[in-house]
Amino acid sequence: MLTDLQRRKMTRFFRVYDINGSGFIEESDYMRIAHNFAQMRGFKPSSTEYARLETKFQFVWDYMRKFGDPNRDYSVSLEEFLAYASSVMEDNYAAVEGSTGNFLFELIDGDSDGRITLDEFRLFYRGYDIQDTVVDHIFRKLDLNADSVISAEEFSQLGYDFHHSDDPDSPANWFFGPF
Ligand SMILES: [Ca+2]
Ligand SMILES: [Ca+2]
Ligand SMILES: [Ca+2]
Repeated sequence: MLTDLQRRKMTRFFRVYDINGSGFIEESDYMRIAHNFAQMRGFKPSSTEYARLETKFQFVWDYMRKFGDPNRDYSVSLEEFLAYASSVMEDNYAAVEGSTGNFLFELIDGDSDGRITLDEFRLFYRGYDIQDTVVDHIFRKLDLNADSVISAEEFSQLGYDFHHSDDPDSPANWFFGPF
């Protein structure tokens, strides 16, 4: 069972992934997010980077559909998503969300120096169409050791805590923006 706080965060997560605002998570949402990142990173449609990006988002969507779409209508409602979040995600976090987190980190870390700067973090939010105005504020919260960058360790900790923590003061609650 999700606590109230976890439910709020997972509802936020759902809204972020429903990037076309249809009220359901569908394959087209994942492809749009992949396309946004490809465009920002300058990946050409025929390139290996583009293919890898699409494959990754396709994998996550397939997984979501397999476990989060019990009525098999190729779209995941909020209700289905919250059920999925409370059951399956617990057991399979490392395989799905954890590995997606690592992939996202690489994607956002444009200069591949293993650290996310504020400018790189902006790409993350832009990829998901999260409002730009809140980025600076949230970046400071997420930079746990206040050294002006988000390290791979911080990023992975934040991703994990976003999904699992029930602490109202956890900075990770802000990972996908205001919740
Ligand atoms: Ca949608
Ligand atoms: Ca970097
Ligand atoms: Ca840091």
